[in-house]
Amino acid sequence: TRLILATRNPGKITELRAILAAAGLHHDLVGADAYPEIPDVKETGVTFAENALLKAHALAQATGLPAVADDSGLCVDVLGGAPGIFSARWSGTHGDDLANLRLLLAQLGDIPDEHRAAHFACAAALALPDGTERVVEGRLLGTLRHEPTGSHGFGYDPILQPEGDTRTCAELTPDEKNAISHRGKAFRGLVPVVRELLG
Ligand code: ITT
Ligand code: NA
Repeated sequence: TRLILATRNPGKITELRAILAAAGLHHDLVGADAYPEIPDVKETGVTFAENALLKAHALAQATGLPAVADDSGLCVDVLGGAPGIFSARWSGTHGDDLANLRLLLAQLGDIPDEHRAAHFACAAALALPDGTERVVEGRLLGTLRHEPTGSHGFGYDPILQPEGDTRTCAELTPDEKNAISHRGKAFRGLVPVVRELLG
């Protein structure tokens, strides 16, 4: 069966292909870029789960195929959970990872390590053309560094140091990150649901 990955973020697509393959999902996975004529849905939800469902339903309705979507972000305790659902456009330019990261570091200034707790959050949604929907969430807890380190991954990976590690997410190998990440947890939780509904 074909399964649409309802995202245009290349960092997410790379991770999702690896996570879903490692979980033994053998569907034909196609990114949203295979459907350039379908416009991006407005992310009007106020939670990761709402936005993930909006994206998944939009692609499932437009293609007539099952779709999975990811909505994710970085939640900083001392900022009351921001940037949260606004993580991809925190600097004002959607998808400018470097500008987003730099603005966040500037906002945190020299706040000490013990007040730099943060987590990545991911909502993984499945939508079928008949309107059936499921969502599973995952988190990765950690601390924010004062300077970016490492070159793997995407987004805020160079500044998030997972609990129990001395490296940032951008210093982990892709397999190491997927094993502990918010996205890995959410999508590994969604795989049995995909199997149950799609076979
Ligand atoms: P799609 O809507 O097409 O999926 P997007 O990048 O706009 O792509 P989101 O609205 O879910 O997706 O925003 C996700 C942002 O959160 C992403 O741009 C990063 O800034 C951040 N983020 C999410 N997961 C991350 C991860 O694993 N590592 C680092 N940053 C992450
Ligand atoms: Na979003």
